[in-house]
Amino acid sequence: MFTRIDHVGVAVRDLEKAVAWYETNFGLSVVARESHEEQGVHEAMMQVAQAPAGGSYVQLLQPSREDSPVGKFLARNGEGVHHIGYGVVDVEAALADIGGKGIRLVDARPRHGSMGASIAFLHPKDTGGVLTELVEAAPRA
Ligand code: MC0
Repeated sequence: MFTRIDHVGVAVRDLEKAVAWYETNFGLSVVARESHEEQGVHEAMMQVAQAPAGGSYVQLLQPSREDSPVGKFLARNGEGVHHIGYGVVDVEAALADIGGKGIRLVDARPRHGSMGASIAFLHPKDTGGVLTELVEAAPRA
């Protein structure tokens, strides 16, 4: 069902400092910057690899408000890995398959994610404590 690891989401307090750290120390570059107000995040996608089926990224996430998912995570755990995003070919089909196994879906229907992707989250309490995101990448232009 999964085609690759699309991204690893990392919760950070200061997006600009984190971007500079990944550029300087790991040589990664920003390929997209977005804010998702409904998610309460400002983010930067740092590209790790390019591939025909879609790239792979580190997604740096700074909360735009304290009561957001990333804001609450930072208050509880501090900075660190927040979620894993797996690439899928068809996010609706993957949701139906996983939901059918009794795993709680945070999103029963896909919503808009970074870089035009269609995404949905699975509940970390049913996925071994790892917040999990399904990512159907936007069709390539
Ligand atoms: C919360 N929990 C986590 C967790 N966040 N466990 C592992 N990893 C995480 N990231 C655990 C808490 O420790 C707590 O456990 C329990 O889940 C409830 O957490 P809560 O924050 O008190 O409660 P809720 O229900 O308000 O929120 C949890 C939930 C939420 C997973 C539903 O964080 C959510 O909707 N996340 C999906 C959206 C999201 O993360 N958006 C930000 C990235 P205990 O044991 O204390 O009960 S947006 C993004 O990434 C998009 C733009 C993209 O990729 O395209």
